[in-house]
Amino acid sequence: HRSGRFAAVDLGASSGRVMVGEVGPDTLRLEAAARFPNGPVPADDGLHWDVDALVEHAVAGLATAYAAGPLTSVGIDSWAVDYGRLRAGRLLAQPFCYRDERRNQVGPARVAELIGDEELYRRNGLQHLSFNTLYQLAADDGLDEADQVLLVPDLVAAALSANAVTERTNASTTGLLDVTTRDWDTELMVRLGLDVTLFADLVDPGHEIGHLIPTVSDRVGGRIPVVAVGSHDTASAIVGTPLSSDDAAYVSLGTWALAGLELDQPVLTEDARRTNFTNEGGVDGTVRFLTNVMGTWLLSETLRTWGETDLAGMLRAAEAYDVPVPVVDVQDEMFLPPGDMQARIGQWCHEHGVAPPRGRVAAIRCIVLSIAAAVATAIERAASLAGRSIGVVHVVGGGAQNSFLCQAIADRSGLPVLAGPVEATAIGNVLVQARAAGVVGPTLADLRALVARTHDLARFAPHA
Ligand code: LRH
Repeated sequence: HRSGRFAAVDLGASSGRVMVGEVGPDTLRLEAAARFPNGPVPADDGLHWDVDALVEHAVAGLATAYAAGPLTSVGIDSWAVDYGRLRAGRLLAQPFCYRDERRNQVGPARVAELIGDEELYRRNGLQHLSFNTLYQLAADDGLDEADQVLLVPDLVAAALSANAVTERTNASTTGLLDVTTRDWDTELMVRLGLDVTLFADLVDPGHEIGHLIPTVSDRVGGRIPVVAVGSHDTASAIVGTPLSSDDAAYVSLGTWALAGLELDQPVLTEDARRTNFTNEGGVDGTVRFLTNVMGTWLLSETLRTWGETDLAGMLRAAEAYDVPVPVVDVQDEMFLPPGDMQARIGQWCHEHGVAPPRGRVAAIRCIVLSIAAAVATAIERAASLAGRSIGVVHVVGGGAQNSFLCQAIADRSGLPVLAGPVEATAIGNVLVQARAAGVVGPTLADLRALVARTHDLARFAPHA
């Protein structure tokens, strides 16, 4: 194939989109076919996602995309770790959301009784996040009814194609994948009391999962293939990041700020474990050595609480409002569940004996500078743990539009920031499909060179 039109279904924790990428050897053009909201839905037994609604939005978006021109294939990515329980191919309940406070207390405690943190890190290489899939499974009292568990993008792929697989990059966020062999760690599953037959076969990005089932293809307009991509959104984002040398760090800046390095081999030292660095599986066997920093979630939750919709206006005001504000530790678990972040910042400041920011504009300024400080620390630590020196920081994702935050990251880290593309995740998604179709590639460097040729990046120099 010389070119193609590839659809990316990209599901984020606060919004989803269906993007169409036109890809040729020297072209990469992206257009949105549909955008739709997403978010945790509270219920009696905790926070859930509405995956049925996401599937419906995806199919409607694909139909819109196909109406503008035939699609070559479709790939699906979403946030990591969350899963649905199925029986005989049917979803038993809507998946839980990883921000469910109650479950996040139960799971880690149950796992800790069965396996120590040091051994767990040697086996799966993951930072401790109280919501990693294995902890959620340990807190799940509904597994007996299920004969399968599928991660969110695999659930959507199964709804579209009737084929159930587990895509490997996202599987690496479950905590049940062996960090060295990248196969299911069945011994760990058994020790945790998990039925190994619950987990579907692993496939790699580029694998053809199946074709749209008739009820879906009738609506979309064609019986196109569903192709596995880096189905963990962060895996796709880093494919779409124009990294061009070993001294480049990245921040995939959305709900989370995922800050770190791409490596060939995991770093499994005690220092890496204690500082909460993760070794997630990337496309083509790469390792994403990074830590999760609380990202634009703090801003979106704050604005949601206030009933304020003008984020850009608030950011402009906060950037101009040059008064001293405290830098709070955004990594504190108190900021994880939904709620009033301004009040929690006040509480944090009270507990740490510092003066809280006064008023809304100062609160936004405090959040931006605090995120930047945590990101800069993460990059510095990643470099030292991996034995690298850093010369540039790439910021991709929605947060690349937040110039106040990008400048603050440059200032705090003392490194130049290259911001963009905003749609790195959808770009990484379509590029892996385009490579599978023989349009581009074969290396990640080839894909990134195409991103660099077709996208302008904004540069932020650190202030002295
Ligand atoms: C970002 C992300 C991140 C995970 C979190 C649950 O959307 O996938 O990489 O840690 O969601």
